[in-house]
Amino acid sequence: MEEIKPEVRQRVEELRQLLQQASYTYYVLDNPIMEDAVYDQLYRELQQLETHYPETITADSPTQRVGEKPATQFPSVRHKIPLYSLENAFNIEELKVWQERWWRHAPSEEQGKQGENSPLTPLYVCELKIDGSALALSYENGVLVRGATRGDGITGEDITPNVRTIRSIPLRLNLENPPPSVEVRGEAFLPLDVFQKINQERSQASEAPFANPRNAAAGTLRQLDPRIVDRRRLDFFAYTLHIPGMDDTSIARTQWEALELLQKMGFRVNPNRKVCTSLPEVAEYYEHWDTERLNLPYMTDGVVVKINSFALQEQLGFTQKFPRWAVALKYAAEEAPTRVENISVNVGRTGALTPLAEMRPVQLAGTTVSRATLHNSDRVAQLDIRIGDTVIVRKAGEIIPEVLRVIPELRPAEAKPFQIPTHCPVCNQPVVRPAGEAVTRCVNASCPAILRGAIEHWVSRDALDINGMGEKLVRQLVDRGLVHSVADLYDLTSERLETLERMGKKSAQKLVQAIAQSKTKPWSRVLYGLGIRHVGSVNAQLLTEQFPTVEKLAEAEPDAIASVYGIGSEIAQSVYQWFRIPANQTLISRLKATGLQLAAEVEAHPTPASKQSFSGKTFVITGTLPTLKRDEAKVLIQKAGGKVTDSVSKKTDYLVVGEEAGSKLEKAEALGIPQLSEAQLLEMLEG
Ligand code: 1X8
Repeated sequence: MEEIKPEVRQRVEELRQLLQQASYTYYVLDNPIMEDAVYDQLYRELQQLETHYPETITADSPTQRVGEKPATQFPSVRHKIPLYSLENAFNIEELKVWQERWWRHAPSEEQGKQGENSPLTPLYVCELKIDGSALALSYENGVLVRGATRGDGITGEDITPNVRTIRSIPLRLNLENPPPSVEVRGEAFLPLDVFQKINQERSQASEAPFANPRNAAAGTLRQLDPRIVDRRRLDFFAYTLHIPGMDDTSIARTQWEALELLQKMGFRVNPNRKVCTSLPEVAEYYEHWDTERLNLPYMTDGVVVKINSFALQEQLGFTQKFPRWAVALKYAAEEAPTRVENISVNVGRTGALTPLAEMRPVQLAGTTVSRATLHNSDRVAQLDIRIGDTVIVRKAGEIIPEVLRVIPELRPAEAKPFQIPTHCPVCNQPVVRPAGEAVTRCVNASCPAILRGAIEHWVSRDALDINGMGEKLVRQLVDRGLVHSVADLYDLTSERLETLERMGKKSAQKLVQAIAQSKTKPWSRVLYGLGIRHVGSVNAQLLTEQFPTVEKLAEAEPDAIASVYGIGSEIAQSVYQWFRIPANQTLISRLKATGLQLAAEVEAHPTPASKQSFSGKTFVITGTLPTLKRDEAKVLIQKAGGKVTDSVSKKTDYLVVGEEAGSKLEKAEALGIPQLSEAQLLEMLEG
């Protein structure tokens, strides 16, 4: 075995410290000290050294954040110290009741000091209550050895590989002489923008969105594949520190000191904390953050008030369920009563029938809410909601409004129960509800609602991105029988489009051009555009990286599909089944014939030479084209059998000219090479 030189060991350690410091300033302090490119370079250097000298790899190396192997399940762990939940208070009156209760439990000499005018200094610490998922982190000799969920407070799940992906959780504590054992608790959460993106992705993949950031964080932490957790960008605020013997030493004697120490150790600690010496001060903090919290990039649902002194905390102890020395002062969720005027049924592109409550408009969380999803017939039955009922609707942050409950006392005599229809409200064919499923579906493959949904999805921005195909136009195309599948879009001519309402010659031509342009979109977008269940744009990307042609994907067995990182067996089954349906196979052949990209590389499925009108011709592109990107034009020419080169010579057959063309145009003119505008090029391609 090769002896490792001390210089190597030293460099490895140096790189780790640099990277750790950079990551800390970036993720914890939001104040980067290093350019991304520099970070990447140092990271690669460390990676290379570690590959060369695997003995140097340690668990706390910055390269060891994201594990490669998905877990099969998470072992359960018993917490050394239970994770209590907090007693709730919903207003200052209830907070007073809490304060009086702990006064009664305080030793008599303390009670004397606890009047509002003679407090211990300072009495309370106020912190924001983060709407996430609690974690307990164990460090041994300064190194993270375990991360566990709260579970029932006594036992949780060991999710260490997932916890390691959270960049604001240090893998090694920033302490000179770390105690042998440290436990840190805090809240893992999803920033609101990430939360919204995940829900967008889920709805693209026909999956139910997470109701709130808390569920999304909890769901993410229980993902078996740490690579997926890594992509979700969880964050973490630390709020509790346990070091055995801490209370007897001067490490930290108060919650405030503990928070400062946590910050020194390298954790992210919420900056919006405050020491308060009296309840009115707590009330002020609570009211201030009730409105101010709407400007935070994460969700908070209240304030946690804790007694600052650890000595007093210890004297007060716990009830059966809660610490006596802390309370969660919650904000009321934004709820309002309104009346259900109708219950309608929407048919989505998967055929799912979704009941919608149409309500008298009501102001909630800054927006007007007039519709709320009722999810499915089980939910309708559970709520026992009827047309005419007065209901409580809730909307928190960016979340889809939902009906929380019905107020039965306000039900009018004429209130009408609702049944999910037995026939599709759009095509009138019988619907089905598979045993064990909550969702009722229209299974008529030619249901106009499903077709409309499929086309809207196909043209959407993350799919084939066809501009100018709005909802109304799609409806007309389907209703007039001009389009029976997405493949029919490619047979539309501007003459035929001109027969539609509000469609002039110009816009018809533009639309045909936009449709033609979609043929340059990559295979991953085409796959996403097909709208296969569970295949959102991220999964489509993962799949096309592993299956570079549609043939390879269509032939793949479920196991082979599931072996792609990030693709589970449910997704794999869904893809496998999709390709077994004859109508889908026909669709794929038709899409292939139109010249859409069903392979990662152009070369992977050349159009037969007989169809290649540009065969043997050489093109040069110059300047900015009005609609096509240069790469898109290049792909179109190559797909038609042509060659695209960078410089003009005698061998050049055509020069495609856009705005601000330079020396290439001069040279082409000198050589007498024919010029084409983008429109002429597209015309030639069509012909
Ligand atoms: C739960 C939470 C606490 C804090 C913030 N967010 C939470 N969700 C905090 O103390 N800053 S404490 C807590 C608990 O003890 N259950």
